[in-house]
Amino acid sequence: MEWRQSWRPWLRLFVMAAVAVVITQEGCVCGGDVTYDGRSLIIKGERRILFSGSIHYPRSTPEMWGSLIGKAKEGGLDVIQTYVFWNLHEPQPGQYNFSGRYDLVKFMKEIQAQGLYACLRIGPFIESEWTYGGFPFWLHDVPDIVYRSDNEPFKFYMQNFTTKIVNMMKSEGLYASQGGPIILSQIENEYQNIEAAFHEKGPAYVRWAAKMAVELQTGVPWVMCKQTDAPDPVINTCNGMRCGQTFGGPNSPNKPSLWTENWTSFYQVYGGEPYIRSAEDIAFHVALFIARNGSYVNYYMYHGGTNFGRTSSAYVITSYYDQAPLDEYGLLRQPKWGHLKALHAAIKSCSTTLLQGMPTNFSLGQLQEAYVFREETEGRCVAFLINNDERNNATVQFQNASHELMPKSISILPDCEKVIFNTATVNTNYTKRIIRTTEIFDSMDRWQGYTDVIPNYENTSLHSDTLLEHTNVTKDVSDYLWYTLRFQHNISCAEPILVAESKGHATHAFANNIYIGNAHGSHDTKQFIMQSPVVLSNEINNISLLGVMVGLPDSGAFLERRFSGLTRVEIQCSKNEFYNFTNYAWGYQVGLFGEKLQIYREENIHMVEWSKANTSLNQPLTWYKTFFDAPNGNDPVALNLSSMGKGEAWINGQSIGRYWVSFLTSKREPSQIMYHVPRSFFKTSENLLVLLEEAGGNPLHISLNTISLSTLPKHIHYYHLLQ
Ligand SMILES: *[C@@H]1O[C@H](CO)[C@@H](O)[C@H](O)[C@H]1NC(C)=O
Ligand SMILES: *[C@@H]1O[C@H](CO)[C@@H](O)[C@H](O)[C@H]1NC(C)=O
Ligand SMILES: *[C@@H]1O[C@H](CO)[C@@H](O)[C@H](O)[C@H]1NC(C)=O
Ligand SMILES: *[C@@H]1O[C@H](CO)[C@@H](O)[C@H](O)[C@H]1NC(C)=O
Ligand SMILES: *[C@@H]1O[C@H](CO)[C@@H](O)[C@H](O)[C@H]1NC(C)=O
Ligand SMILES: *[C@@H]1O[C@H](CO)[C@@H](O)[C@H](O)[C@H]1NC(C)=O
Ligand SMILES: *[C@@H]1O[C@H](CO)[C@@H](O)[C@H](O)[C@H]1NC(C)=O
Ligand SMILES: *[C@@H]1O[C@H](CO)[C@@H](O)[C@H](O)[C@H]1NC(C)=O
Ligand SMILES: *[C@@H]1O[C@H](CO)[C@@H](O)[C@H](O)[C@H]1NC(C)=O
Ligand SMILES: *[C@@H]1O[C@H](CO)[C@@H](O)[C@H](O)[C@H]1NC(C)=O
Ligand SMILES: *[C@@H]1O[C@H](CO)[C@@H](O)[C@H](O)[C@H]1NC(C)=O
Ligand SMILES: CC(=O)N[C@H]1CO[C@H](CO)[C@@H](O)[C@@H]1O
Repeated sequence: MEWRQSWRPWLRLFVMAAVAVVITQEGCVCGGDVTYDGRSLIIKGERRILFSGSIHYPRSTPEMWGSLIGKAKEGGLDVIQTYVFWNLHEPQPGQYNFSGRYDLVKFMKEIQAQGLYACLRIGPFIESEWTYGGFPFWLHDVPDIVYRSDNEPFKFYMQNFTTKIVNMMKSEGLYASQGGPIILSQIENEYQNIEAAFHEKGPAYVRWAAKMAVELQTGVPWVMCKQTDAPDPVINTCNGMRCGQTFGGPNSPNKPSLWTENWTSFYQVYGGEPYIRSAEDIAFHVALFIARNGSYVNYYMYHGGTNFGRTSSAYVITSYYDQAPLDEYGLLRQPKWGHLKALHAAIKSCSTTLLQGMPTNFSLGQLQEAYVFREETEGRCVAFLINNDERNNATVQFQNASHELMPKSISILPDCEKVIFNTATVNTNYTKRIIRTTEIFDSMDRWQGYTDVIPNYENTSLHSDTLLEHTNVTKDVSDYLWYTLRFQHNISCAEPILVAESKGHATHAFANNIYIGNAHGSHDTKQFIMQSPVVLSNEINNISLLGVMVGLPDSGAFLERRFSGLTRVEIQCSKNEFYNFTNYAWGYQVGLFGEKLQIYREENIHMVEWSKANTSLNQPLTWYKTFFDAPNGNDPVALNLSSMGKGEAWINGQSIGRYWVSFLTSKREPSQIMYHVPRSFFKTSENLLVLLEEAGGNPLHISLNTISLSTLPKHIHYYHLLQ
């Protein structure tokens, strides 16, 4: 089952609306310093309008965090929001890792050091285009487990991890109730989308999750997004395209309306185009939410970053939300960053009136409307004048003055008289990304190649008389699973065709050690059939099929029961004559030989015999290695892999992610050719670059590049540069 909600929004908007509220005991939900009423979160006794942005700590490096958070602050954000990534932190039950990129405490402390707040979305199911939605794969083998349901084994591990994180935050004094930065926490994630699949165990699980979270006593509010039955005092929020129409409102009179996730954009998958949303359009929707009583807006993502290693979910590219206000490298994406900064400043300049004033709204014309906040006692007034006409200017009368409104725009008047910001008028510098090639690896002499071993049935130790589910065999220690068989050719077969059907994600086929082809599915259609001509010998024939996963699924119910890999294998001789190998004596091998030896690490490269690269060019399953010096300076660095096919790349033993250049978009272009290498992955000299190429690819055209920005005058609109 694939769920539409796996689409990721660009903006995730929490809008707190209407209903005046006093929460439980004497007006306080949560004790400590953070409460809320119907209008907004209340921090240290004050209502606040808060701008928030998602930055996920493992999608960048600790060396980048300070600068990213600093640029978010300068861009007018108050809050940094992150998920917590369970499968990074607990790779084996009870064995934890919070070091390096996984240092959540350090990330929280960096947020605090820069004077910002944090929203911690613990999940621990997070989706997030992250492999397995954040679940450690070992959960799959817990007996009788059903994920995200009223199921004792699942609840045990979920509670165990959630408690671990909350205790860790508490022991470091990181909750606002302790003087720390965390003002909000989230338990579960968009659960209602799948709740019905669990029948009565769904609502029971929701009640349990809320109770479990609240009992952890963080002193700050919990939210459950998309959960109309969120139990008190957890705040239920709405996600969707048209929450204004579809949300039934809060599930209790003493909770505010929260609007989360305006689904406006998508993450990018292999074969997909980047989704480009203009600064003007984002500003329009944010201003509209604020005009409609909103007080908390989260940008998903503010900085997307990089899906290093094998962390992206099925078919999701390695670069994550490069179109965000801070691009993949952490550079300002202009004019988006600057336009939103100006919007935040405009709204902050009148936030007291927005939060204390009486909201009203009225029509100014057929497609024009005004939202006004007025403080009766002070006489202060703020107005949002909206023109919903997509094409034409409109002249409207407001408070005895005439205003010309740009098409599809919102004008902000902090005193109801003077326009200080218009969402359609971009008053910030534009930037262009400058890519400088510092080195091309075009000399054959510097490359060495090693072609991996193609195992036969005789080489395998795991045997079965059926096709096994891919991940249940690999346990996700590798993307790769070999399926091998042997047979004696005994029927007449002039032009035999190997037919292999798979439920995902890609297959390479070898017959008698000769490569005969590959096929793959896509994010939307994972199932595919490979049909390749094959040459059979009259002796024993060895067929070796390499099943490849490109990330585990991250959404939908019953993730623990998904089936990936081969489902049917035949060799067709004629319509009526064929070999049916679906239920046959299969031998399995998990992973590639070079992977097992970790030959991408410098200390292990000698474990296989490398040869001059020219002998391995265009050989399938070939490893390439070379050494190089780091580019001078501090500009971010990327490898241009446009001449490669599909595989994975490592610098000094650290994986910079999967690449899949040969999967073209409908415009016949690769989805991603530039692969970010964080500066901290480099030594000054003798850096080891290792590539694993599955089929083809030419390392001689790889280049090393630095990325920087050049500023363009603001009055020229370079629409073609928005990318
Ligand atoms: C904003 O809040 C006011 C007062 O509670 C309410 O009358 C109005 O309908 C709200 N506006 C919207 C767009 O919900
Ligand atoms: C979590 O489970 C581990 C064993 O896997 C146990 O050692 C630990 O005490 C548990 N922690 C909590 C908070 O339940
Ligand atoms: C913990 O994760 C880091 C990556 O940030 C990795 O380098 C390190 O080896 C891991 N530690 C252990 C003990 O697995
Ligand atoms: C006020 O705003 C709400 C929400 O957008 C809308 O339903 C209502 O029609 C508006 N009222 C007027 C008088 O325009
Ligand atoms: C608009 O003009 C009318 C008539 O001149 C006056 O009574 C009213 O106070 C004015 N309103 C504002 C908001 O200035
Ligand atoms: C629309 O209004 C803006 C702002 O007043 C003005 O600059 C622009 O020239 C107008 N455009 C047209 C077509 O009238
Ligand atoms: C825009 O660019 C100009 C020239 O590079 C610079 O002087 C100016 O400070 C920039 N303005 C903003 C708002 O960044
Ligand atoms: C695989 O088995 C074949 C046939 O028994 C043998 O020749 C070959 O050396 C084996 N390969 C490996 C890597 O063990
Ligand atoms: C996974 O493999 C084990 C044995 O290795 C088997 O008992 C179990 O049924 C398999 N599960 C799935 C979902 O295929
Ligand atoms: C022909 O070979 C296939 C595959 O090895 C085998 O299943 C089948 O029994 C053989 N048929 C005969 C007539 O030997
Ligand atoms: C081969 O066997 C499988 C499993 O029994 C079956 O589903 C499939 O239809 C068979 N293929 C053909 C061509 O009969
Ligand atoms: C309520 C609201 O603003 N919804 C918007 C979400 O984003 C889409 C796409 O930009 C708009 O069409 C909706 O109006």
